Amino acid sequence: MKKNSALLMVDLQNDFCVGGNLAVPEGDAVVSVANQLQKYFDFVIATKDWHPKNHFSFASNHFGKKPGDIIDLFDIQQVLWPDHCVQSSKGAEFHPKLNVSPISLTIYKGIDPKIDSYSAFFDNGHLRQTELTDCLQKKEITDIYVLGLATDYCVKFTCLDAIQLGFNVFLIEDGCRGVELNPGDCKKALAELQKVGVKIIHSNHWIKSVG
Ligand code: VGL
Ligand code: ZN
Repeated sequence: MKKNSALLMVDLQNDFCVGGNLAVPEGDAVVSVANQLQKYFDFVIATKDWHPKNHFSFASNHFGKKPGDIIDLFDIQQVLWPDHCVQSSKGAEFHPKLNVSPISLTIYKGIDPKIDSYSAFFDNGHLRQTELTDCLQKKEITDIYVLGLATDYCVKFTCLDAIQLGFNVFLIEDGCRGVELNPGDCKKALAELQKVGVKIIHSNHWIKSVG
């Protein structure tokens, strides 16, 4: 068990996996990595993208727009997505193979229809916080191990905020997959994260090192 460490599993939901509305290539592949790592952590956290049907990040809610288009949403650049992770829908459920029993905290994000929330900590405008920072501080967590979907969006922005908040951040590379709207987006995201101090690790190497 890693003391003062938390495993943060980002958006391991049906819609980001094969057959989902916003399927990430090989998204399913990260579930077994997540399951394997859980036992090394006392504190296992999951996030859920949890949008109301009228969410402004959905292309369907903007006349004449299609997924992949970029709009200005209250002065924030917003990529438009297919409808996904609609609250209480099948697509918003965790992947059926994910072991959910060790999850002691689930953070719901993207609930406000007017603003998207890629990060598990803040919305995209940094206007509102989730309860995550408080929960981590109460448990005296210093190190956060992040995996999930998608590398180039929710994983990336979660890691950036975590670094800014002063945590030691480890990104489990084989536990992540990206959308890759533009080829190379994942690579770019990893390079950007490394630059600000995120340590990029591989699950197998890490398991060996902790025994
Ligand atoms: C995500 C796009 C839209 C993610 C969520 O989980 O990375 N990406 N909503
Ligand atoms: Zn979303």
